[in-house]
Amino acid sequence: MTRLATALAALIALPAAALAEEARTTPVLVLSEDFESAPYLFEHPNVEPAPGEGVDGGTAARFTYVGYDRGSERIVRRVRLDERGTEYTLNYDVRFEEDFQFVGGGKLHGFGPDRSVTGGQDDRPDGWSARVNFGRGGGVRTYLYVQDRPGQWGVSRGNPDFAFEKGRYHAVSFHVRLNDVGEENGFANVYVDGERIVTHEGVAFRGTDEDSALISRFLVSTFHGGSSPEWAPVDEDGEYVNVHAHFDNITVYRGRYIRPEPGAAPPESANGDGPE
Ligand SMILES: [Ca+2]
Repeated sequence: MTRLATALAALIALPAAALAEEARTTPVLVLSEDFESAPYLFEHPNVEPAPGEGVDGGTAARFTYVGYDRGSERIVRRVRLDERGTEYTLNYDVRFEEDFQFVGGGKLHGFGPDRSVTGGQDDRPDGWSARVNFGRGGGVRTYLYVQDRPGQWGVSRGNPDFAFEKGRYHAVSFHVRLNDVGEENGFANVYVDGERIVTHEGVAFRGTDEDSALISRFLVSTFHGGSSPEWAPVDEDGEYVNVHAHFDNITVYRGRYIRPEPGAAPPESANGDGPE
């Protein structure tokens, strides 16, 4: 056979399903922030660059959680992905400082559509959100606003056997796939340092196939609470205090990419055809 004929024969021999699966799962970088140089993807008064505090001695972002009577001040921003779709993975490295208090828990970053539903808002077919929560004692949970949720607040799954350690970086990966409309087959799974910690399946994020309901925003979202004083970090006299965490190496991949450890370089395939 000629070289062309051999190549064609090899292509035909590959099952179409295998090709489709490969195309669907090859991760593509769509957003990246390593805080090494301004301007940054987002700005907030409680976030500042911290040279030398990054995973490998580079620059990280220092987040200051300011205790107040609703937990801690909301550090919330919505960052466009410049594309939209049904399946993405958010990765970030986080180090909760020794002064950090988990108290009763709070929010960590995630994903949303054009108009997220958060904070006990009424549900809408094109509205939802998917975030990670830190829990009492450093636990980790999902926190999802979904269709037809049973109460005012989001639904959540956790893992009683895991806790973040303060004073060291952890790699968090949050892999989210939307449901098919009319079905409860979406998921939001949390990985820490490459290990799956929380599996949250059977989710109906969206109730419409409109583009506005697709994943299109990286939600910067971290604060304590809850919305009452018992969620706030306090000192031994009960006065509100500030506590801190560092974040570095925020990336969003289309598809599935689980970071195995803080600062890990992505695989070759993940560098393929991302935006220049
Ligand atoms: Ca960095």
